[in-house]
Amino acid sequence: MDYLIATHNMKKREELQRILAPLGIRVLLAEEAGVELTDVEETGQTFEENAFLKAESGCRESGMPCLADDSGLCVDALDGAPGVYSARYAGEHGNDEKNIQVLLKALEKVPEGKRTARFVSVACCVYPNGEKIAVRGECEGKIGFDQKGTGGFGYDPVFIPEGMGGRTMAELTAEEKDSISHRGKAVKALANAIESRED
Ligand code: ITT
Repeated sequence: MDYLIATHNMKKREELQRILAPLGIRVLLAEEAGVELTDVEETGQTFEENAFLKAESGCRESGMPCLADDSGLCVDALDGAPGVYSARYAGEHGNDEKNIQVLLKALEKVPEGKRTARFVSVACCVYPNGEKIAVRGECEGKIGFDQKGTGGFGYDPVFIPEGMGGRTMAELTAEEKDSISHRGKAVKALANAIESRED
């Protein structure tokens, strides 16, 4: 079945497609599905609320089942920030380099043992008949002192996931990232939920 994906983030779309394609689920961007979607303001206080805002709007406007992911980085020493504001932490939506600079500055005086953090992804699906599914995936790790690696996107060059030999997320292969990432976990759970619904 074809699903619409309500995102403007091409890297995110690439990851979702990479994980869902082997499971027989094809995701289409609005332009690929021939529909025009209104930009959704992410006014929610939680990842769940924002994921549903995006998917509900996409489903309503297209008449297709619509997927969305809302995700971010939660840093313990910053009381969970940047959290739902991860994409716009430096003030300008989606400027990864500036966001990383602001994060490293905020953690300048925080020692290695206190730099724990997690990536969170809530992946959801909304159907034209009103059915809704949402699942959450998390990936534990810590924030490094400088950027390493060129893979992935967002905060990947400064996020060191647990159990990967001290490499940053940006130093992992795409397969390695998908196998441990917040999005990998959430999207696989979403695919299972979609499959059991279709049975
Ligand atoms: P859409 O809302 O259009 O899907 P977005 O990038 O604005 O795209 P979010 O509002 O969910 O998406 O914000 C996600 C931000 O969290 C993203 O811009 C990154 O800064 C960060 N992030 C999420 N997943 C990440 C990942 O796998 N690696 C690195 N950073 C990630």
